[in-house]
Amino acid sequence: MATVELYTKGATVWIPDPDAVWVSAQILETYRAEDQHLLLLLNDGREVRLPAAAPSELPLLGNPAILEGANDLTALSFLHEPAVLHNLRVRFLDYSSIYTYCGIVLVAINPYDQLPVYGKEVIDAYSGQDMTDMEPHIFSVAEEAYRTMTREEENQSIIISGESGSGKTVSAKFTMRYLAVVGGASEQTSVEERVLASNPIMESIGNAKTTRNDNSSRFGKYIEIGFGVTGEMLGANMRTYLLEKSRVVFQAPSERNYHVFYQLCASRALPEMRALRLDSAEQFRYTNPGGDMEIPGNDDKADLERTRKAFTVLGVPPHQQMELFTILSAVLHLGNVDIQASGRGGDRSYIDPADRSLAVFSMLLGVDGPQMAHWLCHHRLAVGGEMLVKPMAGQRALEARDALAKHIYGQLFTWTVHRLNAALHAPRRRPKSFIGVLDIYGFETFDRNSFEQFCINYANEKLQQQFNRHVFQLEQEEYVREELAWSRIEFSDNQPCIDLIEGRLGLLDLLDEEGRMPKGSDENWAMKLYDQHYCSNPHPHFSKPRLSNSAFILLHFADKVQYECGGFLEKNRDSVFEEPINILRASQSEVVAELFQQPAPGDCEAVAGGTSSSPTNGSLRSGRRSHKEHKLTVGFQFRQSLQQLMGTLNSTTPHYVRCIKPNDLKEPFLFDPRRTVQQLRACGVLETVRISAAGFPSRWTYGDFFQRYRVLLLRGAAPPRDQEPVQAACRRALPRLLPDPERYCFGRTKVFFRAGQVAVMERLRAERLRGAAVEVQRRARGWL
Ligand code: AD9
Ligand code: MG
Repeated sequence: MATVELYTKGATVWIPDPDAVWVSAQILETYRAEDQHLLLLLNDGREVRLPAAAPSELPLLGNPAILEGANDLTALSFLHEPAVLHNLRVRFLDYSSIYTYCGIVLVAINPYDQLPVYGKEVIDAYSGQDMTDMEPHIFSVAEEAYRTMTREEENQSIIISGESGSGKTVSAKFTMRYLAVVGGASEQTSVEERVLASNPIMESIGNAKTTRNDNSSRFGKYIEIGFGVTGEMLGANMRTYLLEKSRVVFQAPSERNYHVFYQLCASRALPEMRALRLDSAEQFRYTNPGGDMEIPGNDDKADLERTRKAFTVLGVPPHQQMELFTILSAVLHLGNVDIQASGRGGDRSYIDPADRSLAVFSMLLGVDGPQMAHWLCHHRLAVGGEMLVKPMAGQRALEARDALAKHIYGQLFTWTVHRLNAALHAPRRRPKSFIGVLDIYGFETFDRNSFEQFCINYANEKLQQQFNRHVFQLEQEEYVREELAWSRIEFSDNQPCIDLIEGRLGLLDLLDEEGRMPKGSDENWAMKLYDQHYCSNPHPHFSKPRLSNSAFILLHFADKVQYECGGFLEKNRDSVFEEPINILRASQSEVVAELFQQPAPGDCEAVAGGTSSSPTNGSLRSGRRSHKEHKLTVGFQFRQSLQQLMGTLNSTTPHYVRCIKPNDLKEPFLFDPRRTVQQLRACGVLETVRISAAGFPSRWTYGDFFQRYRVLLLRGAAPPRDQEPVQAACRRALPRLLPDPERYCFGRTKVFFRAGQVAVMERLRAERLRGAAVEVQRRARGWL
């Protein structure tokens, strides 16, 4: 807590500002309690008078100059939002330093520029070095994880988060590249090459152009890289989370479908691709809604080459690659199948038997065309114990067609992950330990938030809790190690919000329950939510918007988010009609038949260890799978996979990377303070700062402290006590310098300070030096 005596003439303070978020100002007139004001000089030359009614309303103080540009934010004496923002900006703009530590977190600001800091020589420079000796860098985090793993034979994880376009995937790839170099033999062995080759494949089928990022990952990924006793890389295994399947059938303006579709269309003239009957991407309903088929600076045809090479490196033979491309092409043709409304009042639908797209789709997948056409327009229904075949209305049939396309793509994605995991598996030697790299979407809030944002933000609540608890625990451990008498730190645990989502009668529970009701609806679910968490037993993290009966507001750790209930039920069920699936299951194509032997996994999966595949009995079932088979809902599976992820993370030593997108224009080295602060709040960096600030954030070894504040600790010019141990001198002098014993604490090897106390020490030091200088001058002039 800053104290009034620091508000002296010439000190800097931070004033809130609508554009810059915070601007600095200098105190022109000292704070005087009776005047109740401060006179400040702003950077632009304006003078402002601030009422300062109570000490708690005083503006935040600027940090002493010695801390400017510090490479660890928690080293700042005043730990608050403007100080954090200022420090990051100075490092980013003045020194092109995109990396800064915040305690155990590495903050990485996307430069949108190619920096010469990722070459082999930089990897060599970081290899074997202690984190504290090096400038902050993603390699430093990777090295720390690698060294801790080899030294302690303990699993590690590197948790990378941040909003879309902030640089998570780039950071994950640099981490993997670093580990491949340091964990590789002197000659490049195939293991590292294979692990790295998984990236272009996953990006082809899981990344797409969005308005925020030309190469946006539309799934979360946790890849565990296994190492042997001497730290050599042996293999890897990945799990994926929540693939955005809706993109397969629709894209917003200026967005694209998954890259692989455009790669295939661009390569359609290759002799081996002719059989796929592809056309340009403009011609397909599933690739053209965004309107922009190309990404500037991107060559889709060359990218397919890269994808194919990567598959080959991973041991997927060309004929199997072709099978995948065939299924992907079939998805595009399926989208072009024309389904017409027919019958009286349009209660039926119809596909022209001569529909070319249907014919190509059926040919590519080796299934019977007329049968497929029939089951795209009809479905089975159990009525009074009897099975009826009912026609579907046009719109319903279109939705069912799209659901089938999404389902095929989802299965193909899962199949590919399994296939890559099999290729990355270390068959001969069991890894001794692993480093897991988590590249997962950060907290999201849009104008309209739906089920996807809900799941993503739920994941972020869980990750934030893991993070808070870990940071808190580390602080506690340091205090215990240093034998500090004072050891209680308050921190906000977000368990209540997590309980609200995943607990009994929580949001997911009620959503599943509503989904099981024959007449379940999004509206009913909303009513149940209001009933349970708003009216009867108001939950502090839940509220209802005043003007809506179909939305709810959650108070997340990062922000308040309003979710629209429309679509939740269906997205949670993720149902697809069983009949077309059965046709595909009987396909002549080996891969197609294999794809559909697995139960539909929903659009989220934890596929580690290949546990999610089990053969179904293949018999014809009717109706929507979700009703009849109690298929696990997406929410349920997501909750499970998050639980598993948390279990894994908690059994590792975590390292955190928070990526920040400094502007929305993708401009090199442009720093938008508003956007940056928003993300610092959302990614928990400011919470870390708060946890630090709640305890004793500043700590110095006795030696360093003595070095800096020698003039204060030793009275007189050359006291005889100069020879006494450094620690004793500190212990003796501090009570005189800082009268409040609450403000500092003596540890075994370090002295700890409350926030702001370094600034006090600096001021005292400056005064003492000034006093000494005046004295020297006076002496020189012979006044004494
Ligand atoms: V998303 O949630 O998957 O939409 P990411 O993964 O956070 O997102 P990504 O890593 O794809 O973002 O980075 C976006 C773009 O920023 C990259 O394509 C690069 O052009 C740019 N970028 C990110 N990090 C760096 C970097 N360290 N150096 C240079 C970078 N450019
Ligand atoms: Mg990404």
